[in-house]
Amino acid sequence: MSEPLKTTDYKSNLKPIWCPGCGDFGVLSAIYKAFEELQLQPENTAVCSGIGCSSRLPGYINAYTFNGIHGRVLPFATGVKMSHPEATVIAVGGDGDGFSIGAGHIGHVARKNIDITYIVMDNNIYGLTKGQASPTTPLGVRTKTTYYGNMGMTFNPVRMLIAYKASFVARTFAGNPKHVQKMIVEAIQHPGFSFVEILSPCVTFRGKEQFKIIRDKVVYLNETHDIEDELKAFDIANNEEHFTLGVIYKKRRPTYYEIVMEKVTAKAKTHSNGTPEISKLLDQFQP
Ligand SMILES: Cc1ncc(C[n+]2csc(CCOP(=O)(O)OP(=O)(O)O)c2C)c(N)n1
Ligand code: SF4
Repeated sequence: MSEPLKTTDYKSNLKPIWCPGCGDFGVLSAIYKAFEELQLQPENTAVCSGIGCSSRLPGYINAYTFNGIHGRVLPFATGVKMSHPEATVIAVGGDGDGFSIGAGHIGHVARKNIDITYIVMDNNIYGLTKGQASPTTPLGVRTKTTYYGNMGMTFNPVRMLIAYKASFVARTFAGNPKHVQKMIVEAIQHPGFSFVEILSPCVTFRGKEQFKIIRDKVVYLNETHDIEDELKAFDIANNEEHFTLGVIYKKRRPTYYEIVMEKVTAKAKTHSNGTPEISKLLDQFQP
């Protein structure tokens, strides 16, 4: 029997070039530990991203990794999962990548319940391009693009994901990597689309005091929380006085792949190993 994999087995040869103190370090360290806990096999794991500081993360992981086009991580990850349903597929990125240019994709991945985990390192700013406002920049905050203070209402990712019928929605904080690890493990284990918002401060363009500001507003869900109660989940998301951390909503429903297999391939003759016979599948499309 082979030796269990250790966190070091999941590290690539690249060294992170994030600014010292960036929240994304805590996220990366939690991902290594989550992979070790789950004993993910690098050859059966894909970690994909768009463009941004946070989107550099796949480069630091020993697995199949892809650093793609700004805002397009979800279509790419969907393609990987549909062509390799047996693989663990993880999409990562920032709030700019996911909620600005890439926002149109989230609803479709959520409603189809594609079995991937989407981790957003939310720092409320565009870090890589040096400090422009993002959809999650708080109201009134001055940035490079909001000289008089941000005038647009602040986006609430957890509320949006619940509304989009994501089957797993969690929030956590890079300042507590153990909790990040727990959320990532649960998200990967969930069959279906799982979304994890990680509050991950940008110390350079939002200030290092962000860690304290967030820590002072954090509350943790306990085991009395009914994770299948959608209205309660909305209540939690709507409470913007606090950052409530934990699995806020979770419900098992068929994944896209399960539905496809049931509706389409179940009709076709299968081989003795359970895989569909392609010629029978193609016959279905003959007039
Ligand atoms: C099509 C396209 N538009 C814009 C950009 C410029 N761009 C690169 S990263 C980025 C935003 C990064 O912010 P975020 O996704 O929040 O990640 P962070 O750097 O904060 O981790 C932008 C606008 C780009 N690379 N490609
Ligand atoms: S600019 Fe911000 S998000 Fe980017 S590496 Fe530096 S601290 Fe992190």
